[in-house]
Amino acid sequence: MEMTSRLPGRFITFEGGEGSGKSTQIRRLAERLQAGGRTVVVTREPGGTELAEAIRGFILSGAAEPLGPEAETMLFAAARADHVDRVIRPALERGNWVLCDRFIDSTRAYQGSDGVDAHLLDSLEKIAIGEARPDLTLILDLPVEIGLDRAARRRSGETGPADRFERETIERHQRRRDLFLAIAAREPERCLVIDANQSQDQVADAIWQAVLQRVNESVN
Ligand code: Z5A
Repeated sequence: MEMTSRLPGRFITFEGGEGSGKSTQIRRLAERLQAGGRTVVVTREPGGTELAEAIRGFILSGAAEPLGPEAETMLFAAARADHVDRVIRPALERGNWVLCDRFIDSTRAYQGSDGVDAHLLDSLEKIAIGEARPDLTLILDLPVEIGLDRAARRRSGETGPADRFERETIERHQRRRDLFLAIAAREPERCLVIDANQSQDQVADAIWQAVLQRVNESVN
């Protein structure tokens, strides 16, 4: 499998279901790396560029849903290609650390669970990311009910309603959790499952240990 070793930076992606703590933990890891003198780019998908953020708004509002899962998949891929071209690859070429909230595995789990053909997912993935493959993917895993409860609590402090994906059934969320775990089992050299059903400090410690052990550079 191709890795980003030809690019000087380090690329870590965070994956998992709703409310699994990705944003919280990305913030914490970024602070820790920055404290050690690293230049860190924190970004997210769908999004990360003006064009990709526009596509994000279109998809998460539910407006793209009537187009069907294949067309939605192509929209995610278009957003990703722009994000990789304008943000991720340039940062890796500069030698930065890139921490991304969701990436290719969200497409595999979400659009995969919507029945999109695996060959189409693979082809679009190759076109969108080229050589910008994560060095490490942390899959934050917890029971779906707990994640949805956390997401709902957080939302009660915000203005917006549940998005197009949060509204879906528990069974569909469970299928996505299973798909994330299957990806981790299939690609153990890239992926690591983190038990996200612990305190924020415990999760942050597990992630720090993973970065120390799995990313090929001293970060102390
Ligand atoms: N999607 C897709 O279908 N295909 C794709 O290719 C891509 C995405 C890239 C983007 O949503 C949606 O797009 C997503 C998949 C789909 N589906 N949904 N929904 P998003 O980016 O808006 O939302 P999200 O990725 O699901 O993130 P989230 O719900 O914001 O959760 P999070 O970032 O993982 O968690 P958090 O914000 O850090 O924490 C949630 C709350 O829990 C918050 O109040 C925290 O303070 C609290 N929290 C965090 N950690 C803990 C612990 N350890 N204990 C207790 N409470 C905690």
